[in-house]
Amino acid sequence: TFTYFCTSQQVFWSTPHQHCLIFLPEKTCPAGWKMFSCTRYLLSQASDSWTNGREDCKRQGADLVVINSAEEQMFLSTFANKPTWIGLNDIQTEGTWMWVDGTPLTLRYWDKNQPDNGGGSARWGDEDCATIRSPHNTLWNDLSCTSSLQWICEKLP
Ligand SMILES: [Ca+2]
Ligand SMILES: [Ca+2]
Ligand SMILES: [Ca+2]
Repeated sequence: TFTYFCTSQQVFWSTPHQHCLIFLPEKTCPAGWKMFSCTRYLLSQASDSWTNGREDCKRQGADLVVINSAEEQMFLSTFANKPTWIGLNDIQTEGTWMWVDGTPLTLRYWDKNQPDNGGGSARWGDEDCATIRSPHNTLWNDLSCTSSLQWICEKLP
């Protein structure tokens, strides 16, 4: 049987018809997966480069998370509590940010003065991969793709 958790509208996703989040019972959820709406997310235990994080998602039939709504941004910023890879990069063309599923970047939650591609400092190098949560808040930052961070996989139904 399903377990229903009612949550306040301010904190979690709601639709006009349904103000409850539906979580799958533990036994049908792979370890570490949480239900949010109809999408499953996994926050990695390990830290690694953006590319290795993405490979790990793909091995599980998922991909790095694509943030499609304000609700998803809000949910994920509570789900991850430090800088964490998301499925957004400008590897192909500097300054042109692309989601891993090819969705153009329309909804943006960049932190102040980001993305800065490392600000031209040799210390940081090029910054072509995006994180949710900057060191300061829940907004996004760009970092060098070889930085070692946790990542969030999103598995669509
Ligand atoms: Ca999504
Ligand atoms: Ca860049
Ligand atoms: Ca940056």
